[in-house]
Amino acid sequence: MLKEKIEEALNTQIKIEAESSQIYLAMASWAETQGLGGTAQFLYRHSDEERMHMLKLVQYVNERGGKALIPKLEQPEKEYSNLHNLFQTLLNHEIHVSAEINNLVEICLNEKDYTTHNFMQWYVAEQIEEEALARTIMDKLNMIGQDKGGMYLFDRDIENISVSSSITPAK
Ligand code: OFO
Repeated sequence: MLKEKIEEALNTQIKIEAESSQIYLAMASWAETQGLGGTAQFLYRHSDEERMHMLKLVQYVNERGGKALIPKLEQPEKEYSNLHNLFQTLLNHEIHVSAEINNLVEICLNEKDYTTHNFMQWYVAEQIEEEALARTIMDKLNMIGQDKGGMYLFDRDIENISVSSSITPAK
């Protein structure tokens, strides 16, 4: 049985993952309307991954005798001035998510819930990869600057990149 404090913290994390999925979905849709098809595919996939992060938590809470709460969400930002602005927002968001996950891990330790602590380790590892990927993307965009040819190649190449393929991009 989950302690109340843990259940509450996990439900907060469910909301954060749902928000992430929604934010990336809005980003994907914006990119699609800008003719950035590769970026849109990357973001649609990222949105699905975040939904999977949320589902994993929903099922964990319910399996441990708690009650997962499916949250109401705000409408995410729908306009971005450019790709730099979009990916900087994504990076900042992931840094925020990492802080929230660390906070949840700390609550698990304080409450001596080692099972949930163990479950959360997957999220800790995932955040390291997601932040690293977002930083690599920002480095590439900073290198490209406003170069149109570079932007074209960026959009083409990002289509096949996902968190799990960030070390070796998929063919
Ligand atoms: Fe990108 O965040 Fe989920 O965990």
